[in-house]
Amino acid sequence: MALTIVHDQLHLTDKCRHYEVLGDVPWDIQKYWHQRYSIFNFYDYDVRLTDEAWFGVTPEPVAKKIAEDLAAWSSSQSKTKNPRTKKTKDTIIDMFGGAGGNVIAFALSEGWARVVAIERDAATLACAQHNAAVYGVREAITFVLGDSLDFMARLRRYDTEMEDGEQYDEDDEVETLLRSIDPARATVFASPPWGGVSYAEHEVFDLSRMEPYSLADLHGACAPLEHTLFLPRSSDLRQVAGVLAPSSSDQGGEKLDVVQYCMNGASKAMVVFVPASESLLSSPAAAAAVK
Ligand code: MGP
Repeated sequence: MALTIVHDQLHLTDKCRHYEVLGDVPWDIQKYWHQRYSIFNFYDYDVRLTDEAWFGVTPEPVAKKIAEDLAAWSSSQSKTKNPRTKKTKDTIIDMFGGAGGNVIAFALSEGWARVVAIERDAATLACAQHNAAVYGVREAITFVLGDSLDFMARLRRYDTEMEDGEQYDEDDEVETLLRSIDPARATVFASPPWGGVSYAEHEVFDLSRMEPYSLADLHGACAPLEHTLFLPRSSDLRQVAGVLAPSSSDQGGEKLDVVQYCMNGASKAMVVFVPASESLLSSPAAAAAVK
C-alpha cells in the first residue's frame, strides 16, 4: 500500500458515524458511547468515528496528559543525552492515528512544530481529519494515508543508508517529508491495535502475541528513534524490560519510565517511554544535524 500525504478532507463515508441515540449504536460499542464525552469532550460538535475506532480511541483527558508528559520527557532526553541530540524535538509521528484522539492532543499542546498522523484506513483517516477540524487543529497536522511500518522503514533507511545530497524525486511528497525529518529531532508515538478487547481477559497480557504487531515488531519499527508505546494496562513488564531495555551494560541495563494512565481511579493503559538508542546518536543523519 503506497504512502500518500492527504491535503484535502477525505470523503466522510457511511462508515464515519456520529451516533446521537443509543438505539442506533451497535451493542458492542454501547459501553464506549456512554463514555462519549470523556472520549471526545466536543462529541456533540459532530465528532465522527468508524465503529472499529471506538475500541481503540484514547479518552481526551488521557490523551492530553500523555501529550504533556511526552513533551516533558522528550525535552528531558534532549538535555541528558549525547550533545548531538541537544536540540529539542520538533516532530512527533503518531504511527496509528486512528480517529485522532492522540494526534489532536499533540497538536493542541503546541509541543512540536510538526505533528504527523499516519493511518492505513481511509474512512478512519477521514474521521481524524474531520475531528481535528472540530478541535481547530486540522491545519496543524500532516495526515498520511498508508502503512506506518513502511513509513518508519523509509525514515530509518534515510537515517542509516542515505548520503546527504543524494538525488531523489522531488515530486514524491512523502520522500520530501521523510527527508525533512531529522530522526534525532523526532519522537514516535505508537498506540497500536491490541488484537481486540479480549486483552482484558488475561491477568498478564502477553505482548509477544499482540496482533497484528508484537512488542518486538513495534520496537523494531521505531528504534533507534525515541518512541513511546501505548499498551494494555496488564502488559507483562518482564517482556517490556526484556525487549525494550535488554541488559547490555555491567550496571544491568537501562531503566525505562512506565506509566499507568488512569481515569476515575482505574487504569486505561500503560505507556512506556523508550529513549533513542546509541545507534541513532552516532548515525550520519544525527551527525549532520549538529553541523
Ligand atoms: P477497554 O478495556 O475496552 O475499556 O479500553 P474500559 O474503559 O477500561 O472499561 P472496562 O470496564 O472494560 O475496564 C480501555 C482503554 O484502552 C480505551 O479507552 C482505549 O484507550 C484503550 N484501548 C482498548 N483497546 C481494545 C485498544 C486497542 O486495541 N488499541 C489501543 N491502542 N488502545 C486500546
